[in-house]
Amino acid sequence: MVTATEALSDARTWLTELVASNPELVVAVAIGAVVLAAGAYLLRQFRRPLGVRFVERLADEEAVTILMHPNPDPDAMATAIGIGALADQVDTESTIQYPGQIRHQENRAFRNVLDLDLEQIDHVTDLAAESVVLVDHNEPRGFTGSDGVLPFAVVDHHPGEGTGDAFTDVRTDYGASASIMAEYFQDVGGDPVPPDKHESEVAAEFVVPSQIATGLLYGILTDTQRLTAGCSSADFAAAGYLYPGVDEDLLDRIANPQVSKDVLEAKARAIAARKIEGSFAVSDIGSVSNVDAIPQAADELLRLEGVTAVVVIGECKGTMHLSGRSRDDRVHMGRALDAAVSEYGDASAGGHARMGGGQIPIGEVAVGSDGGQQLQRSTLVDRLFETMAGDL
Ligand SMILES: [Mn+2]
Repeated sequence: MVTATEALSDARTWLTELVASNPELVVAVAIGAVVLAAGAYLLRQFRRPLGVRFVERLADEEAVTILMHPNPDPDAMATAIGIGALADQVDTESTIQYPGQIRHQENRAFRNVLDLDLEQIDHVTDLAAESVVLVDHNEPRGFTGSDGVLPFAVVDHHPGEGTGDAFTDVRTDYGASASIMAEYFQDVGGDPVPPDKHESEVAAEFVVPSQIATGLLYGILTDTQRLTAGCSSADFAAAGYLYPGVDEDLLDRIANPQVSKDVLEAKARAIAARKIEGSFAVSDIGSVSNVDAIPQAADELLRLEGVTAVVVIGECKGTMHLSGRSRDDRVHMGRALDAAVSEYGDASAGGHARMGGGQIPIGEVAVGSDGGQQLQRSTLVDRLFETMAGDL
C-alpha cells in the first residue's frame, strides 16, 4: 500500500525533475498566469458601468470645476448640477462655472427657479479648481486661455475630438447630456427622491434630489424638442428613470417662463413686417433693446404656414443683427447669410444648414464698400432673398 505521504513525495520528486529539465515551461506557465489575471482584471474594469467609473474618478479628486459651454442652456446646466450632486455625495468639492452669459428667458428661468449657484468666468485663472469636468461640450472655449485647459473629464453628446485626461464619455447618439447624467445616477444605484419626500427618507446610497431630477428631465426635453427630434431610446429611458423624482410645479415654472415685452414685441413686428417671396420670409424689425429677441422672432416666423426659410434683421447698439432659420433642404442658412453680407467690409456671418447668424456694423450698410454708394436696408433684404434662392 502507498500512503498519502509517499504519494505526495513522489509527486514532488516528479515535479522537481520536470522543472529541472524544462525551465522554459515554468516561465511560460508563469507568464500565462499573469496574462490571464491581467485580462480578467481589465475585462472586469471594462464591464463596469461608465457611471461607476466616473464616480470613482470623481471621488479621487479633492475639488473639481464643472465647466459649461459659453451661454449655457438647460441641458448644460442640468448636467452640471447632476455632477455637482454626485460630487457632493462622494465628498468632492465642486464649483459650477461658465463663460459668456445666461440671457435667454428660458435659461434664466431655469437658473432662477432651481436657485442655481453658477459662476461666470472670463479668464483661465478664474477656474475654481485644477481638475475640470467639461459638460455638454468637449473642447474648452469662450474664455481667455481656454486653449491651454486639459480637462480632467468630458461628459458630452456633441461630435468632436475633445477628450478628458482621466475620463471621456461622448455619446453622439444621445439627444442630451442630461440623459448620460441620469444614467450615471442609475449606474451607481441612485434613487430619485420624490418631491414630497426628504432625501433622508430614501434608503439608497446615492440619491437624485428632486430639484436635480426635475432639471435633468427638462434638459432632456429642451435638447430633443420635447422628445420629438434627435433623440434615442436612451433619452426616453432616462426620462422614465427620473420621473418619480420630478416636481411638476417646478417643471411648469421652468417650462413656461414669463416672456419679456421686448421679445413678444419683436415677434409681433417680425410677423407684421415680413416680406414673403415664394416660401422664404425676411423681416426687418428695426431697433431692439434685447438682441436675444431677434433669433426668437426668427423661430416664431418659421412656424408660419408655407414658410420654409426665414431671416430676421434687427438693430441694436450700432450693429445690424441677422438671424436665419431654415427647414428647407435647398437653403443652407449659414452659407446664405455669409453670401448676403459679403459686400459689407466689417460684416461677418455664418452657421449651419438650419441655423445661422450675422452682424453688420451700421456704417457699412449706409456706405457700402463699393465706393461710397449708399446701400439701403431694402438692398440687404433683396440680397437675402437672392442668396436664399441660390442666385448669388
Ligand atoms: Mn446638450
